Amino acid sequence: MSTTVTQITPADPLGQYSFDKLEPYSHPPETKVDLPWAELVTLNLEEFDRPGGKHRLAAQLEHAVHHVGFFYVKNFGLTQEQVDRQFTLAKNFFKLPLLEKDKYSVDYVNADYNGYRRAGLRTIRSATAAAEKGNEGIKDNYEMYNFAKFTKDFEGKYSHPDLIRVHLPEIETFAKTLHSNIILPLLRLFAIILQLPDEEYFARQHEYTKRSEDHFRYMIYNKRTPEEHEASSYQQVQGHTDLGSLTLLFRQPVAGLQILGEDGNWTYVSAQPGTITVNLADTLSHLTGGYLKSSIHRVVAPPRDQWAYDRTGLLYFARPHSDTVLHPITDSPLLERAGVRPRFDKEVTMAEWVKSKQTMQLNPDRYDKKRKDGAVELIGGYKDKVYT
Ligand SMILES: O=C(O)CCC(=O)C(=O)O
Ligand SMILES: [Fe+2]
Repeated sequence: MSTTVTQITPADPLGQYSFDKLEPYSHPPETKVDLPWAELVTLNLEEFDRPGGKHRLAAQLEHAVHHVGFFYVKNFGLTQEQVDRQFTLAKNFFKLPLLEKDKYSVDYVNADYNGYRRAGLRTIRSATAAAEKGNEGIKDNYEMYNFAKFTKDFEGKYSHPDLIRVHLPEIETFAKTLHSNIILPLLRLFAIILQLPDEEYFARQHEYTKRSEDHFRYMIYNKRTPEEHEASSYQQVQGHTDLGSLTLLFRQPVAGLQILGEDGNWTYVSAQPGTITVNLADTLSHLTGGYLKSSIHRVVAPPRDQWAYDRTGLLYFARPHSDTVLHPITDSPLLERAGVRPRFDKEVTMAEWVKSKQTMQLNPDRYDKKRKDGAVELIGGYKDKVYT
């Protein structure tokens, strides 16, 4: 009688991807240049479960969510070591050969953002060079690797290089912790601010196990030469709003992220130790008729003393369930007083909204050609704007 032996290949037979074998990420030194920094509030999330804590935090956030759209959180239940391990994976992933990374490519045509997004999709033209005939502009210099939610909807849908595959359980725990420790508590604070009868209103639209297009991202802005900075007019990512509900940006010291203030000035977000930067995005605006502010932000070239460094980022993008209809909430006394209006001229679901804006983001040159005064219609009469 013959026996069948199933050969199980260990994911990492030589332990070649264990952390002690990977080149560790180390945080570049902060700039010494005196930049105009944004003044943002910092929420201590440890307060949340203390008596009266939620209401104190909500009061602290009230102004920021309506006027600024950006703030910091601290004490979110992850150690610096856990965070740095993700930076190390990001750094080592982007060092893989382009051909290897491209095997895990995002689906540009179908606007599926999960996987690897190569550099160079968008053409940046400098203000002066644009006028010169035949000028080709310069391509963007950032790469991304997006992880879908770790739920049954996406099980087996995406493969990963071995480097990532062997660390997937840790990445999964990391992403889920961001969702439970930061996203859900913040959504409860927004419900309190809007005086909703149901404090779980937004949280219920963001259950981890339900289908939605949240993703956790590794990102890198590859360093540029002085000539490249000049050719790109010191731009990296043009001013935009994010499409989901909340974006989390891990602290990384290479300066470049800027916010457009109500006074029309751009200020830099600084790298506060132990914090994550949070920004509100389009969907919270859609659900509140514009009351919650989807913040306009951009990334510019770092100051000169940081030109020698790549800018590595960890980001988490939260989004409501794909079947959520994006019309404004009707039972908020505060929103009623503010007289909010729908943002679309027809019923639009989250899935439709994601598809329309992601198609634009993955095919930027095509849409940039159609823009008038920075705006282009996406869906239901809604115009997306970019800012320089
Ligand atoms: O890299 C950053 O600091 C921000 C990136 C960003 O705005 C985005 O990916 O939407
Ligand atoms: Fe953004």
